[in-house]
Amino acid sequence: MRVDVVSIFPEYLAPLRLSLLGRAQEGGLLDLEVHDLRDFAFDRHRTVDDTPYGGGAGMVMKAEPWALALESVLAELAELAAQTPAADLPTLIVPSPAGEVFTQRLAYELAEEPSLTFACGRYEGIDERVLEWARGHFRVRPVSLGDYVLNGGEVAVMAMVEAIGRLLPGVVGNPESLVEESHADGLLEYPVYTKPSSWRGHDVPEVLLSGNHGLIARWRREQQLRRTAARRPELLEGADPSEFGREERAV
Ligand code: 6GU
Repeated sequence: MRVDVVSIFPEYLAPLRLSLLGRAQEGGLLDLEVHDLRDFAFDRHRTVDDTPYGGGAGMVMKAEPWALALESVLAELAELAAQTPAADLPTLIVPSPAGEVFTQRLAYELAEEPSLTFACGRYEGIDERVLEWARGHFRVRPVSLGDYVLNGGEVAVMAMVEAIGRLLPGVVGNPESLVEESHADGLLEYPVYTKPSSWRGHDVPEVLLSGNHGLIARWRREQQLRRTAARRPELLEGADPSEFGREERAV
């Protein structure tokens, strides 16, 4: 997958070169290109923001540097498409607390794309006309991490690229681990334990030492449901109750 990130703080994205995603880049599974928005601001001070029409606090990111930066990304994507014929418009993610909420489901959906472009806003946001213009060239999706406010899109992009990147084929060594984690089945994950079996007076639940895989599966499913009910009850609403008994019936 090709990932382009446009930001006024390209160094912010450096941690995406580490660890699992770093290895994915070395292995050619992920091509991450970070672009400095200021390279597309051509006045003496390389200005990327200005005061908002209609007044109000803070600054708004100017349209033209964004259009030039995104056109430069489009040109690079078009060059790549010469090798791999692209069907639809490329996807542009605009991190914003005013976007649709980023979920594991959306991560899976975006992991199917051949390329993703991320436009990191700062200040009060990007001139809305950039999004209008971009809709002619990209599938534009404003996306939020949740109901709180960050100073800019960079940290959100790190979270999203990590969540999406680890779903790319070959990035996570054992794909089984993707099946068992939180949100894979719409529930929170079950608690996990390792040696020693008794530690500072706290014991590993007996069933996990039993070697009875049917019982263990049933216990884990029950723990998932309990945890989800206690911590995230809204995840259980609208869920299919017949799903919940699956392991119980299987044994
Ligand atoms: Cl994606 N961006 C910003 N700036 N703030 C956020 C967010 C995104 N998600 C939650 N808060």
